[in-house]
Amino acid sequence: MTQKTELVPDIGSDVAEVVEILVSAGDSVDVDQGLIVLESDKASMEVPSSVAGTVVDVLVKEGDELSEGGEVAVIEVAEGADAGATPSEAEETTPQTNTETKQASSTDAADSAADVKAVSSAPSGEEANATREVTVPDIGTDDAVDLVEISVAIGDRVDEGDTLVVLESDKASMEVPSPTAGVVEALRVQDGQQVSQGDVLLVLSGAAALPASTTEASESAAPETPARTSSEVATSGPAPATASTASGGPSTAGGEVYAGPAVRKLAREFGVPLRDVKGTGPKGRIVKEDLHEFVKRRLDRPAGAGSMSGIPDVPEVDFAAFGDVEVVERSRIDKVTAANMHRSWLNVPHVTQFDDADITELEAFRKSLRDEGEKRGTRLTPVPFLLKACAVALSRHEKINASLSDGGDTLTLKRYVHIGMAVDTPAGLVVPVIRDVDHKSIWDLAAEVLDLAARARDRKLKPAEMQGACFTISSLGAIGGRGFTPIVNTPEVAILGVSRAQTQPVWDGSAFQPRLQLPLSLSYDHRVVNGGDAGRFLTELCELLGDIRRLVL
Ligand code: CAO
Repeated sequence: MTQKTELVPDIGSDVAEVVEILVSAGDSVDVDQGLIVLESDKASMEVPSSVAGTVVDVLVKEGDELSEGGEVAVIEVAEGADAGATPSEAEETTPQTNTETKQASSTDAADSAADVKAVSSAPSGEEANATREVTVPDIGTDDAVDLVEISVAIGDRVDEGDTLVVLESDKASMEVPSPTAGVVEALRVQDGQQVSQGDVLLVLSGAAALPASTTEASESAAPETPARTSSEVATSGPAPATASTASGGPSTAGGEVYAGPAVRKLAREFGVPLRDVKGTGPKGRIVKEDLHEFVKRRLDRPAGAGSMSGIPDVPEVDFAAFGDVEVVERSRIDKVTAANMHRSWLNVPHVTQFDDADITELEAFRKSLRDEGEKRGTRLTPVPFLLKACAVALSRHEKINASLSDGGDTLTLKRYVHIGMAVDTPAGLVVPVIRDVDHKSIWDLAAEVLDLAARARDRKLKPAEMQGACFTISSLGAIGGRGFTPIVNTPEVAILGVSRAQTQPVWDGSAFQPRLQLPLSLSYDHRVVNGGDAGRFLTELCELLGDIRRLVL
């Protein structure tokens, strides 16, 4: 078995930091597969394997500073695979530099000067006002590459070395730096188009203000006219496309976004703007996991939310700047609830209708059953009566006991009455579902409310016990408040908010009578339920609660 030690290729600068290790010992690798990612001030590059085989040892760790020729990893070459690249192969596969291809790397280094020449200006016009075309440098491939970013606009003043555009192939991204100072007079390319070596990117003007080196450039019409030497390349900011850059290794991060070529490619495929992604790698570098997390979060968000839909994000605030803070992780339930609420809020045109139910007699009756409740081992609160009254009203008002279907073309009318009951628990809001409420007695419902609420607080509910509701009751009566506007629990089309009952003076035609009034608020999806439907439903509900004998009619 042959073993190969993969080395750091020409990286266009003295040192670069290992910011990501892409393999571990025992991993199988293919030719060209990235082993590590190196990053210098302005450039990032994957160092790929030059052979197919198995990783025996990774010789570096994150944070190591490497320079050209540094040892990266030992690969046991797969049987039948060619361990020794010929010089020409090595050139093609640079920067898969290894002991055998070291020679080829220095050839590349020499070639890089020619590449810089290619990032040159073709003179045109008077010296004092010379305009020059900046072309795509030697990118080490005849294939066209994507122009992923135009970093300047017409009228911008640029200095030598400022990034003009960012090019990207499958394996590398690179900035094309300005060969000289000047003013961008015209752009000859557009974002997203493909370009090849020699294509004109833009026109710079203002030769009078340009340094001597540019005059030198302007003296020759040949595209190969040197604008800078290779030593300038290494010291003047953005690394231009050296032969090794273009052939698969170095990538130059654009702007303040630090990400490797593979991450950039994935981001493009997802349509994710990298500037929106928070990098968790060294120096805030964006790694693949960050991208996955970003996409996952966006998918968890309700459709239509967030900056991707045009709704502006609320800017993050550094609260620590104003005093001591503590950041705590939200419970899973809280996060799921937040996503559900947001989805409902954005999708449902809400209207809330208010009314008071006179529950004076209901309460008198309920209290009269207290002893019997104790004997039965249960406790009768107003909620079982509310459930029963809602079930009766729902079975008489089928539009409230429905859901939108077929994208809004049809309505699914439910011939069952399952009602969700919002339960406030330390871990967050949970909504267990009481099935077939219309077929159950008040005592059965009382027992079930107690059981479900207790198990909700102990987090003992099964997922099936929280599914299938037609309608939801959210009772804050025991907590307090005079009224609130609950959010419809989609795909249901209505929800009842119950606030604290209070004794109020009610005019009976000849005098004010003290009556116990229960404030109710019915929020509904106005795509399905009209004001008339809601009004009739809530009025009937109040009548049922006002005279519970009607429940049996
Ligand atoms: N007005 C006045 N008193 C009320 C009342 C009301 N509307 N509703 C309940 N009460 C009373 C009860 O009668 C009981 O008193 P008694 O023991 O003297 O009879 C007391 O308040 C406590 O009731 P409870 O909370 O134990 O039971 P419940 O059946 O009223 O409610 C449950 C059960 C699970 C709905 C409730 O505990 C709960 O979690 N509510 C919060 C729901 C919630 O968070 N909604 C918001 C969702 S949107 O964020």
